[in-house]
Amino acid sequence: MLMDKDEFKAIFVNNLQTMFGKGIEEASINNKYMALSRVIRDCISKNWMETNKQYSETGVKQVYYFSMEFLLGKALDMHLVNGGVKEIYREALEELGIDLNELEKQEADPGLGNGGLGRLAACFMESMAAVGIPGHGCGIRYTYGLFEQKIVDHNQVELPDNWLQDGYAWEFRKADKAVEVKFGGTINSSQQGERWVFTHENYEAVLAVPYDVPLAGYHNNTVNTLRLWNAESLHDTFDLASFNRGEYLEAMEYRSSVGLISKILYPQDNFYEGRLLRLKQQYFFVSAGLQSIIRRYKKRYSSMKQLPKRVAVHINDTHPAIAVPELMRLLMDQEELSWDDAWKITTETISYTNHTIMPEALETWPVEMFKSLLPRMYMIVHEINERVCRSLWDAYPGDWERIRSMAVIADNMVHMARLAVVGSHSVNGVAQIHTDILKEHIMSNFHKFYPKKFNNKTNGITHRRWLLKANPELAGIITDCIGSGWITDPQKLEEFGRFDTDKIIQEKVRKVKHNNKKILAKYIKEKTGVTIDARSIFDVHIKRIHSYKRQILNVFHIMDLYNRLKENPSLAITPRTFIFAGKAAPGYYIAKQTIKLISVLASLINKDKDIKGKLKVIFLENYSVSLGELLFPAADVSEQISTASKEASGTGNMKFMLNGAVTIGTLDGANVEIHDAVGDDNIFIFGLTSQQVFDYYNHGGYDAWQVYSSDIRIKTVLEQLVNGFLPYQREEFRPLYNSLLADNDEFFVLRDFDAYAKAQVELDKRYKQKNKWIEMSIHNIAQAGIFSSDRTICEYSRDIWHTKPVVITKP
Ligand code: CR1
Repeated sequence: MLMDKDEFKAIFVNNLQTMFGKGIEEASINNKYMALSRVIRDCISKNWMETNKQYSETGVKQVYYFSMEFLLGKALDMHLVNGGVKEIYREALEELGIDLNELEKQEADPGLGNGGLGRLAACFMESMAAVGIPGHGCGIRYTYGLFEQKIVDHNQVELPDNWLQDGYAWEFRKADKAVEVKFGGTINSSQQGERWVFTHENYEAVLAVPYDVPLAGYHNNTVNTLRLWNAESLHDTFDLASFNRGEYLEAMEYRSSVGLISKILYPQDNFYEGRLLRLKQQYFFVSAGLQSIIRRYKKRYSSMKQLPKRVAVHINDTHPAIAVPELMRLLMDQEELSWDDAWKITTETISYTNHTIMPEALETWPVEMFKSLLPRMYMIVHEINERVCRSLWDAYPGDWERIRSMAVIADNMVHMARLAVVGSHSVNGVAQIHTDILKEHIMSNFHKFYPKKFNNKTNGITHRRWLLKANPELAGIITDCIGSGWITDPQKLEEFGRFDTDKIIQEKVRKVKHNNKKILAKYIKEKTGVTIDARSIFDVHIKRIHSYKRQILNVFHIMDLYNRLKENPSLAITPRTFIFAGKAAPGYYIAKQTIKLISVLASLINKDKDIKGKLKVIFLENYSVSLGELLFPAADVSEQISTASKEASGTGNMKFMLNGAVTIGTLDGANVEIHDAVGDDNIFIFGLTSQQVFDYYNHGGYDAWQVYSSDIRIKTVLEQLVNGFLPYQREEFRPLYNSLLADNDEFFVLRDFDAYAKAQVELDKRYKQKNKWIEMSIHNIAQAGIFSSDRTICEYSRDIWHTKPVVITKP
C-alpha cells in the first residue's frame, strides 16, 4: 500500500482525472469512491501478480474452495484496515475536503449468499489470505444477489438486488480465461483400440467468463483469488450460423437464455427446491472451475497422477458435488486416464463439508432431469453407483435395505450427499455435536463403511472483520492491554481475560458498548422512527427466519413479559430492547408470518405508555453483512435458541461473543463449544438436549396440547395470536397457531418455553450486577479466539488439504 500521504493524494487526484475527466470540485461522490478504490486496486494488483508467480514457481499445493455462495460484505474498509492505511487515507482525504465515511457508503454490499454457509465461505477466504494459505474461491457471479428486504404494512417485500448497477470496483474480467460448458445433447461411444471414446453431440454450449476478485491478507503480501463465473453466449459458429441463416430472433433467444444461468441467486437457506436452472448453475461453475484448474496445472506438470499433490478441491455442502463426476470426465475423456486411475485421483483431490441435517435441504435430482441436462455426468454417476453398490454388497451381502440407503442412485433419484461422501477423501461436520450427529444418525451407515473419512472442523469467523473493523474502539482497548499480537494470532485474546475484574478496563469496555448502542439507537430512530434507550438491555436475534431457529420462542417470551407488565407496570425488570433482523425465503409462508407477527407486536408494544418504556421491539429490515457490523458490536445479549440438534453450528453466535455479548442459548451447534470455552457462569443455557429431541422424534411422547393446557402463560400467549388481541386481522396468525398445536409443535417451542423464561429471569438478575456483567462480557471476548476462522482453516489445511502457509516476498 501507498504509505505516503502526499503521494496518495497525487494519485487519487490523477485517478479522478483519468477515470472521469474531472477535478475534485466536479467529481461526484461515486466518482471519488471509484478513484479511491482504484488507488487500492492498483497497489493490490502488484502483490497479486507476485503471489501467483511465487505460487507457481514454488509449486506449492493450491486449495480451491467451491461454493455456490460467497457473502463477501463490503471490501473497501477491509482493504484499508488490512493494508494498515485507514488513518493515513482518512487524513489525506480530509485535507482534500472529502469524508471517507461518505465514500464507503457508495460501495454495494455484495450479497452473493443467503446466510451462514455463504458468510462462512467469505470468512475462510479472508483467513486463508491472512494466514498465507494458497487458497482460492470458485463461485458464480450472480447478476442479482440476495433480494433486498423491505417491510411494507408488516409484510416482507422482496426487491431485486442490482448490486452491479454502478460497476463493481474489485473485479477483473478475464475474457482470455473463458471456457466452454456443455449442456444437453447426446453422447456417442466408440472403441478405439483398448479405449472407449465418448463424443458429445447436439449440445448447447455456454461460455463461462471468469471475473477475478483479489483477496488480500492482513499486513502481508499475499493476494489470493476469488474466481466468479459469468455465463455468456459463445460468439462462435453455432451462434453465428443461426444469425447467418437469418434466425435473428432464435439466436437472440439463445443469448438471453444463456445469460439466465448466472442471473440470480436462489434465495433459500437450508432448503432445496429442485429447479432445473439450479442444477444448470451447479454444473456451470463446477465444470468451468475444474477446467481452469486443470488447464493451469498442465502448464507446469505433465502427469495427472500428481494432481492431488498440487491441488485440493473442497466442496461447500453438496451444491458443487457434481465436481466428482466432472473431474472423472476430465481425467478420462480429456486426459485419457483409466477409470481406476481417475477415481483414485478424484477422491484424493476432493473433500466435502456437510452443513446441515435438515431433511428439506437434502439435494436429490430426478434421474430423468439429470440425464437429459447432463448426459455424460449421468453415465459416470451411474458407473460410480454400480461400483459402490458392488463393494457394499461384498461388505454386507444380502443387506438390501442398507445398500439402498447408501446408493448414489436410488428410487429414481440421484443423491448428491451420497455422491459427495463416496467421491471424496474427507467428510466433515461444522461443530462437534453436528459431526457426532452425522456419524451416529444421519450418515451412520457411511461412517461404519468409511470410518476414517469423517472428521470435525468447528466453524470460525474472521475476527479481523468482526472485531478489528466492525468494533475499532473495543479492538483498541484490547490492543492497549495485550498488544496487537491477537490480530494475527487470535488465541492471544485469552490474555485479555486477565483484565476481567480490572475496574478501569471494565469501565472502558462498558463505555465502548454504550457508545455502540447509541450509534445503533440513532440508526434505529432513522429507520423506524422508534426511540430506544441505550441504557436498556439490547437483546439481539439476527439470522435467517426459520422455524427451527425459533424466533417464535423469543416472541412468546416478549408477549408474556408484556402481559406481566400490563398487569403490573412496576414490575422490577431491567428495560429491554428486543431487536430482530433476518430475511425469510420468499416462498416460506410460516417464516413470513413470523416477521409479520414481530412487526405487528412491535407496533402494539412500542406505543403503549402503560409499560413505561420498559419494553421495545424492533424489526430491522434488510439484514446484511453491513447491518451485522452495526448490530454485533451493540449487543448485550445474543439469542441462539434453535431446537437442539438442528443448527449445525451457527456463526453469528461467535460474532456476538467476540464483541462481548453474552449468549442465551440451547446446547446446539457451536453453542456447545462456546459453553465449554466460557464455562457455566458466563452463558445462559436452557432447554432440551439433542438427545432428548431425538428421543421424542423416535419414541414419541411429546404432547403440545398438554403443555398448552398446563401453563397459563403459554395458553394466554397462544390465544392472543387468534383472539383479536393483536392489531391485525384476527385470523392472520391462525396457521402459526396451528403449527404449534394441531401439528404438535415440531420444534418444541412450547416445551422449551418455561426453561427459556427462567433463563431470561436469571439473565436479568445478572445484568443488574453491573460489574459482574462486564466481567462476563470480557470473559466472552477473551475466550473467542478459538472461534477465529484462522484456527478453522489451519485445521482444514493440516488435516484435510495437507497444505502449508507460504510467505510471499515483496515484488
Ligand atoms: C447451518 O445451518 C452453519 C452454516 C455454516 C448452515 C449453520 O448452522 O453455521 O451452514 N447450513 O456452516 C446450510 O446452509 C445448506 O446448509
